[in-house]
Order: sequence, then structure tokens, then C-alpha cells
Amino acid sequence: MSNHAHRVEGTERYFQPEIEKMDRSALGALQLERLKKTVEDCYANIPFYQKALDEAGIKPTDIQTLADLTKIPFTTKQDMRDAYPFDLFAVPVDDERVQRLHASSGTTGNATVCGYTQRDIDVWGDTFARAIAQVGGSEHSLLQVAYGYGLFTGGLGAHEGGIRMHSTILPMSSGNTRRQVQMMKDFGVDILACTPSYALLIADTAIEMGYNPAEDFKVSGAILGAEPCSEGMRLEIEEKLGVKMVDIYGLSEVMGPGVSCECRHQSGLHVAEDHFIIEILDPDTLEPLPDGAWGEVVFTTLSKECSPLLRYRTRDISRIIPGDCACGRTLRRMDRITGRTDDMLIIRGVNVFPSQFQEVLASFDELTSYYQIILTSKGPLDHVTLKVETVPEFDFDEIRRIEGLQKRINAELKSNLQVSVEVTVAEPKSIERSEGKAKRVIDLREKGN
Ligand code: DLL
Repeated sequence: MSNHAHRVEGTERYFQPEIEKMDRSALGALQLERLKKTVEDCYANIPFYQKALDEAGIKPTDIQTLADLTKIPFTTKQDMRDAYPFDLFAVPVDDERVQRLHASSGTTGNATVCGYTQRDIDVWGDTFARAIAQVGGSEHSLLQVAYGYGLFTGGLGAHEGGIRMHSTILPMSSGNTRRQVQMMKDFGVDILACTPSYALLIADTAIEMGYNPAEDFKVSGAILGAEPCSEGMRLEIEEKLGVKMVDIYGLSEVMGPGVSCECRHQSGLHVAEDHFIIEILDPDTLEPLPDGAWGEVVFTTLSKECSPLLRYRTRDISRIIPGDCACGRTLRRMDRITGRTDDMLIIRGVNVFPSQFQEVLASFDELTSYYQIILTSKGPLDHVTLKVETVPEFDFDEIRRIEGLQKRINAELKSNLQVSVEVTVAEPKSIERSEGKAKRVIDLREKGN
């Protein structure tokens, strides 16, 4: 299965050009064939889906066109939790074909568990290998995987990508940052895979250790995802490490990293449409929205054997970017995730996502990319404190400068987001660094609020 040699065309690299640049009508035919098979499998092997389809009055044979997908009911995170641990598996867990389990732990409720056959793992590896090519990597690359290994899909997903690409893999996992830096330098790593927060911490640590990674290190590409990254943060990472960064998206329930990924044009994330159908849903009416409109992202898997999903509601918010990409890929692009339907804050009636704070803060040279939103309750009202951190060059001892900065941040927030929050300016390095996903929102509100 691993004979998909990557190809260099101009400066654009592809891992599976025959798919990535597939004619749209051929891709549609491929999707339909795979969709029919997936619905059949779900109906035959998963009692949950048999019941759901029966209740909706749908038989697998009713799926005759891609548009028929909308007849199928949604699957929610709660459905997956209720199915804990294996009730949504199409292949029994003790079957020899099931090779691995991953699970995502919500902070509340049961974990969602997914199984992978070897084919599922190979498909996953292929989609991540596309990302390696997209950032300029090849079979000659040395790939440093600094996502956590374990039940989290980041580490092993990137690892499988390295295997499919035939790159050399440095399986660091996250943590031990000085060692990450030392090996990155000494071994001549060219591709880094981790979260954006961790990439920034690695860069800052390298600089603290007296290196200038942008000049002195061989690292040239970074495949970063698992959390939102503002344009300002991207530029900071690219500058400090001297890399091109692509944003990679995915979620454990659907597969892991590689569901979509930017190409080097950084203008949206190409969805692996040969393996997933993407829909954007109006969160109020639950009707699919046209290209260009923002809404909740919904995925149907097309080739998963162990844990197929029909119309899974991710709660992530994005849109399909209309038009073609300069890279030549025909796979449609989704926009960067702006937030999740469940992380929206309502501040005195105004809806805001944490990522919107991040965008506003990025315009301040005095601030680092680190910030925290602290929610407390003051009587019946939510109180929001935004904690930001100054760069080391900022003269923190001068109280008037801090007050001035606070005022300007407040004014920007007010004019961009129409919210007023309490801004606290903190000293350099006082906000906790993250080796995985950064914890941006700290909710200290009383229960029942
Ligand atoms: O975060 C899978 C992953 C690993 C993706 C490594 C990319 C790289 P979960 O832990 O299940 O899986 O979290 C999934 O993280 O629903 C989004 O809300 C968020 N997320 C993932 N990628 C991005 C991204 C992995 N590129 C949840 N930008 C998703 C913004 C992201 N948010």
C-alpha cells in the first residue's frame, strides 16, 4: 500500500497527486461509492445506526446521490459518549483486524473511543504524509514529533505520517523542551510537528539557550495544529524558528490530525475529501449552508473500517472557502477554526470566541502571544478578566506605560469586538507555558451559573 511516492512539481510537493488534484467529478463518484458502502456497513454492523436510520425511514439503498446524505440523521458527541466504550465499532474490538484504540477525554462525561484497523491507520498516515509534503518535506526529511504520544492522536498520527512518507522519525513526544531544542539542532531536524503553543515554547527556549534557530537550525517546516493559532502567533513562530508553518486540523472522533491541512499558500485547509465529506451547518436550523457561509463543521467518514461516523457534529466553526487554490489541489478548503459552538462566551449579551481576543492582541508589539481568559461570577453576571503578558523589552517598572497599554488594549477590544473586559497586564513569562494544547480559558464561575 505504501507505493505512493511523493512527486515534486515546480516548488509544490504532493504525496498523492492522483488524489489531491483529482478531477472534481471523479472525486464525487469516488465519494458516492464510498458513502454507499459506509452507510451499508453502519446499518449492517452498528445497532445504533440501524435504529437511527430505521427511525428516519432510510434504507442504505436510499443513498443514490451525494445530496441524499442530508437524509441521514446526525451523530453527536453525546451519542459517542453513550456508546462507551465500543458500541459504535463496526468491527468488534477483539477481531484481529482491530489494531489500536484512541480515546479523547472530555472534562465531563465518558471518553469517546475509536478503533483503527491497519487500513484505518494507513489512511491516517497518508493524510498526514500529505501535510509533510505540503510543508516541503520528503522521504529525506527528519521529522521531530513533539505532539504527545498516547491516547491523544497527535503523536501517533504524525508518526504514521512519517512512516508513510518514509521520513526519518524522531519520536520525542511533548515535554523536556531543552532536550527537544538540543536534538533539533544536533540532528538537523527539518520538519517539526507539535501544537502552535509548544512550537513557540521550543523557539523561546532555543533563544534562551543562546541559539538563533532561524539562522542556525536546519528546521524549515512546521506542521502545527490541535488548537487555534492566530495569524500573529503564526508569524511569530515562523520568524523565531525560520520555518514555513502549515495549520493541520483533525479530531480524535473523526480520525486525528490530517482531516484537513493547509498547503504552503496558507489560504485555507484542504480537506481530505477522498476520506471525509465535509458539510457546514446552520447551527440554528441544522440545514447545510452554501460555500462561503460560516457554521458548524460536520463530517461523514468514507473509508473508516472500525469507527465510521455518519454526519458527526464537531461543534467547530468554519466555512468552505469558495474558489480554487493556487497549489493545484482540487480538494476544497475549509477556513481556520474560529471557535467552537461550546467555547463561545457571552459577555453582556455580546457573543465572542477566545480566538477573537487572540486576533486583537496580535496587533500589539508590546505583548507576547500568551494570554488567558479568566471567568468568574460577580453576582448573577459573568466577569471576564483578560490576562496578557508583555515582551521582555517592555519596561514593566513604569506604571504609566502599563496603564497606557491597558487603555489601548481596552479600546481595541471595544472597537473590534464591542466588549469591555478587565485587562490585566502581567510580567514576561508569568503566564503558564504549554507543551500541548494551551489552556486559554479558566472558568472559575460558580456552578449552576
Ligand atoms: O486535537 C487532533 C489533532 C492532533 C489535530 C494534532 C491536529 C494536530 P482532539 O484532541 O480530539 O484531537 O481535539 C479536537 O481540537 O474539534 C478542534 O476544536 C481543535 N482543533 C484541532 N485542530 C485544530 C486546528 C486533536 N488546526 C479539537 N485549529 C477539534 C483549531 C483545532 N482548532
